Amino acid sequence: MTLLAKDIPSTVGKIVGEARVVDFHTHLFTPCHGSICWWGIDDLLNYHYLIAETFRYLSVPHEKFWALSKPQQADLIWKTLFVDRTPMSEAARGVVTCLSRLGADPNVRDLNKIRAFYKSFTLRQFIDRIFGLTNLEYLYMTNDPLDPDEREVWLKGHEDDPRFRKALRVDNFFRNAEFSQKTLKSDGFPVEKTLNPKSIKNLRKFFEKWCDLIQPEYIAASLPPDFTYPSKTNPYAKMIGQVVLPIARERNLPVALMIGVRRLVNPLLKSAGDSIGRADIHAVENLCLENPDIRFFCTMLARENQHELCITSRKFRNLTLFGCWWFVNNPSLIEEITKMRLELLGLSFIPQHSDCRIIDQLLYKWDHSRIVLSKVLAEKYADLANSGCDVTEERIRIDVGNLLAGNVKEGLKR
Ligand code: HDL
Ligand code: ZN
Repeated sequence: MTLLAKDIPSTVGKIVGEARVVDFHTHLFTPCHGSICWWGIDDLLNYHYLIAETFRYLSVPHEKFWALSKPQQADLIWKTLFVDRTPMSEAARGVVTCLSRLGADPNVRDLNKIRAFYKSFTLRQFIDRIFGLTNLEYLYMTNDPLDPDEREVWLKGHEDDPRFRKALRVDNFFRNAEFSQKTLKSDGFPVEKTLNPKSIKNLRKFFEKWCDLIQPEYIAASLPPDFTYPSKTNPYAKMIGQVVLPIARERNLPVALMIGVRRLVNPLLKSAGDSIGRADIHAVENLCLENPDIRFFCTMLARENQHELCITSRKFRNLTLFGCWWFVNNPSLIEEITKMRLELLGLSFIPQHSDCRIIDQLLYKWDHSRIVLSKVLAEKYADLANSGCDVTEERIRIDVGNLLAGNVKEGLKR
């Protein structure tokens, strides 16, 4: 039944609010990962976005903060951003949303009251509760065979949970170079940083071994803004072109490229020290043009790249855009980018991924994104109705189902 214009916003809001979600990219782990499966208020407050914001108000040397225990850091972050000041930023407001949605009071001054609240959950109960509250069908992890903590879990034996699907991450080879080369050597795949032909062969064998072990549904890499392709000298181009693409082709695996991050611009901030740069869209064009049989997913970090990335996705049907990543994952930019994508790509993109590092964050990252997506879609359906299109609840339900889950499932189908 065709909707009246006045009923479109509430109908869209209801459907988006209730839709099942498949989360294309997160840093979450199953309980068997132990210390790197983060949840609860102390992990939530120690999110690197909040650490970076807290440092803006601290005059103590950075190392004094890093010398504190995690609960002490959380107490300082809570006081700095939530008690002494208004939690205005998106990441700070996110903590307020999480606590409210869980039924805890986000206005308390004493963090111990919130710690006591969390004590009523076991981790497994908490995960079940979060999946229920967010209506999440399943998510993709970031599985990194060159992360010292994570690889041990896989080598000891991973306890699978069908809600936590796998994606193989390859760029730690460059980011964690010393550990990576040591590990590759001890695993029997010695690799020189120069990525000479023997090294390329060993690196490929190493990642193939991990594909056998973890059975990922796609391969992912974050790449710096100076990533160019093709290139005889760019090390990332050699990794993508001579290691990732052959594996992807041989195993029919999609490739997800996350481009524009400059790592550790301020090392004093540790994991909060990464920053941003404008990427070269020609690298994505060349990859898609030269590899029409490979399914590429791409997201870029710089706002300045978003429009040309949309145009590139119009040129190459093997390129699907996903999410509003990291520094553009804020309501004002999610709205701008999602409007642009709907206008240029119709419904053939994945509007959001959460990028969560702490399980609680699924609550706020999806709540906040659903609100923006509802606003933008309601506007677009109203424009359509004004042009004479019959906008029905059924049509909206199908569209939203694809945007929040169907496009991920379709794009990763093998
Ligand atoms: O490289 C990535 O996957 C990024 O998402 C980083 O993990 C970043 O630190 C992050 O958490 N962004 O939200
Ligand atoms: Zn990420």
